[in-house]
Amino acid sequence: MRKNILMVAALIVVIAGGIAVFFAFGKKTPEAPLIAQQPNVSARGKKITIYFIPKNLGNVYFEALSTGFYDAISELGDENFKYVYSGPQVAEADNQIEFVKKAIQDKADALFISANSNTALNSVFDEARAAGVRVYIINQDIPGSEAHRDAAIMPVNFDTIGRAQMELMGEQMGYEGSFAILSATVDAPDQNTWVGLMKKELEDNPKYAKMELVEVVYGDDQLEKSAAEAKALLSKYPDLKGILSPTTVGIAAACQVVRESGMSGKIKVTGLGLPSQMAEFILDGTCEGFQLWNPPYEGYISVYMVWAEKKEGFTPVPGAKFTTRKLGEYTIQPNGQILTLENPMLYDKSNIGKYSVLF
Ligand code: RAM
Repeated sequence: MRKNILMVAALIVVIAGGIAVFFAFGKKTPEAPLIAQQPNVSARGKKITIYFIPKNLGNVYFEALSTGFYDAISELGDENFKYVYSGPQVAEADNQIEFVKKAIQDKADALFISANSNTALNSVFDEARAAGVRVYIINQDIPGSEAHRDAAIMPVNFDTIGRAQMELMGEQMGYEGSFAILSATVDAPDQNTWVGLMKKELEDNPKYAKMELVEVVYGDDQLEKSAAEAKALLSKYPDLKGILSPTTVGIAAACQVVRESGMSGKIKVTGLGLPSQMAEFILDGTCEGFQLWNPPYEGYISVYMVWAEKKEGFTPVPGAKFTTRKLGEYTIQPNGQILTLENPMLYDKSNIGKYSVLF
């Protein structure tokens, strides 16, 4: 009996000791620093807030451009940025106004926008700039309204596009016959600049004397409307030898229509395309070659420019320079533009595999 009592007493002591030890450590643990505190850069100041408003959502071209923003942001530290990619469903300037206003309300540091008009956004741009938001036009400029933006990030020097695109169309058509242009929206600042330059090249260069531009039609950067316009061209002009589409949406739609009509190789389709969307048409011969630049580079450069302003005293005035980690130094040109590249690149069977996985 006495032995039993002693055993129970010993057990109580062991259990009580265990509970005491448990509470002792249990109490201590939350107070003990687990790891040294990491310095939190964003806690020292506001995050750098960047908005990118594309012409419209649903166009993978702009999603490709947006990946460049993410790339630079992750190099410079995600915790230092707030990045917002949002815009209208249809490519109209009026529909972009509310997104500019959101950037103002959000006290954005910089707003990048592919404007759907050369003039319609001027007053909201003025409002944004008066509120301290930098306004950058991206992927194009707003000719005639340059005073309403801080600078423009250009994919290439636009002066090169008219000549380069006409030469591509001419070469593929054997410098002979009729062709049509399938553009984006009637007001598109970029396409209107290029189409103007193409027309001038067609008129001025004797090389193209036997080529005739029959019509310029507009697919609004919507796939279905672009395809309908391409179909209409085929039935309206039975002798058509070429479609030149300086929009990634239009060129892919035109290729689809030409292929479905059994006209691959007979009607030449070229213009500006996105390699990932165009690979199938290059491989099956519907398109011999098209041009573009590197859309992600534009977003990448943009982030570094804002970073330079926030951290290194850069201001976006002509002559000002900033440096990027992967692409080197950029300088704002006298006209307020920053050229990502000088000339467009040619994409064809020789390199489509390499680029179609990138953008
Ligand atoms: C479309 C858009 C864009 C243009 C490209 C080539 O995706 O219209 O603005 O740069 O095509």
